[in-house]
Amino acid sequence: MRSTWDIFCSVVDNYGDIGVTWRLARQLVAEHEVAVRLWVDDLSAFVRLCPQADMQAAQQIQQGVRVCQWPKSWQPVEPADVVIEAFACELPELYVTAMAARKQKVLWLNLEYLSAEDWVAGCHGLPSLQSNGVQKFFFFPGFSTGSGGLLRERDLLAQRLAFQADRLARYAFLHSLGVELLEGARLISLFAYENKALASWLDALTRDSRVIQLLVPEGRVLADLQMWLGTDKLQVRDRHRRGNLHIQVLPFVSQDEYDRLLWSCDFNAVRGEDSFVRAQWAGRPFVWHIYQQADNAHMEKLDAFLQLYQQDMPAEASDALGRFWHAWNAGQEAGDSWGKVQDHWPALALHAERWCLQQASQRDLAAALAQFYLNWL
Ligand code: TRH
Repeated sequence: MRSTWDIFCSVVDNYGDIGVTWRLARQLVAEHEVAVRLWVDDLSAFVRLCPQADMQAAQQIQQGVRVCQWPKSWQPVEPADVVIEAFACELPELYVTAMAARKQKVLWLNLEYLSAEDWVAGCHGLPSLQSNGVQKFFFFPGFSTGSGGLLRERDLLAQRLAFQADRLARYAFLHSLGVELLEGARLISLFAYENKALASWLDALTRDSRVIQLLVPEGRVLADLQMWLGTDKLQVRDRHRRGNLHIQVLPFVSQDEYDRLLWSCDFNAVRGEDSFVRAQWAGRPFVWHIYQQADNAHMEKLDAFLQLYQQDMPAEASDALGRFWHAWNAGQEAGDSWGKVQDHWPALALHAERWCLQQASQRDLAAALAQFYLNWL
C-alpha cells in the first residue's frame, strides 16, 4: 500500500519555505509513489509558485499533491505515516496528540534549512526525544555524503542539458517571457534581496565591452534597481538601457519556468535556499545572496559553502569569485571584483558544470527521505 505523508509548511517570509516544500511534495508523489498532503498556512505565497492554484480552496490537488490550507483553528485529521515539519514549524497540538494515539506508528521528521557547515553531517538523522513516544528525527539537507542531500528531480539534469543544447527552445522560452535576445548578448538573471552592492555592479555592467541583458523577475531588488535607474516605479515588462546594459523586468514565473530562466542565462544572481540550489543545477556561474540572520551568522554559512565550492577551483578564479560574493553579501563596492570574475570566466563556467555533476552524483533529498522511512520501518 502507498505510504501517506503530511508536510507542514509555515510561510515565515519570502518564498523559500513554500518553495522547498512544494518542490519536495511534487517529487515525492512523482518519483516515490506516495500520497502527500501539503499543509500551507499562506496560500498566497503558494499561488506565486503555482499560478494555476486556487488561493481560496481549503483543499485542492495540484500535480498529484493534495494542497491543504493549514487552518488557524485545527480540525482533527488522521495523521500520515510520515510527518515532515519543515524548518521547525510548530505542528498543531491536536495533530501531535493524534500522532501519539495512532495505532500504526508515525515517523516524525524535522526538515532543517540547508547549510554547508561541517556539523551538519554529524547531526543529520539524529533522534530528537519526545515525551509522547513518537519517534522524531532531524533531517538535514546538505552537500556532503553524510547529509540528506539536495532536492533534485530524477531527470532534471537531462532536461537541463537538452534545453541548453537546443537554441530554438531557449529562444522560444525567452520569447514567451517577452525577451528578445540581442545579438551576442550575455544574459544574466537577477533575484536578490535589497542590496547596497547593486549600484556598483550595475555601473560595471554598463561599462562592459559586451552587450549585457539583465533579466529581473519582480521582487525585492526592484526598489534598488529603480533608484539606480532614477525612474518611476518599475513594472513588469519595463525595459531600460544604460550603455551596453539592457535591463528588463520579468513577471514572477512558476518554479519550472524559473528553472528554464536559470538554464537560459550565462550568469545567475540567486538568493535564499531554493533558487540557490537551482542555480547550481543550471551548471552556470552564479552569485548567492544569502538570507540575513542576526549577528551575521549567515556569513559563516556563506563561507562554509564557498569553502566547499572553491575546492579544486584554480586559485585566481577562486579568489575573484570569493571577493565578488563577499562584496555582494556585505553590500560593498562590487564592480572591481566583478571585473576580476570576467578575467576568469571560462574557468568559472567549467567549474560550475563540474560542481553540478559532482553534486548530482549524490543521492537527492526526496530519495534520502524515502529511504530513511524504509530503513525506519
Ligand atoms: O524567497 P527566498 O528569499 O526564501 C528565503 C529562504 O529560503 C530563506 O532560507 C528562508 O529562511 C526565508 O525564505 C524564509 O529565496 P528562495 O529560497 O530561493 O525561494 C524562492 C522561490 O521562488 C524558489 O522556489 C524559486 C521560486 N521562484 C519562482 O518560482 N519564480 C520566480 O520568478 C522566482 C524569481 C523565484
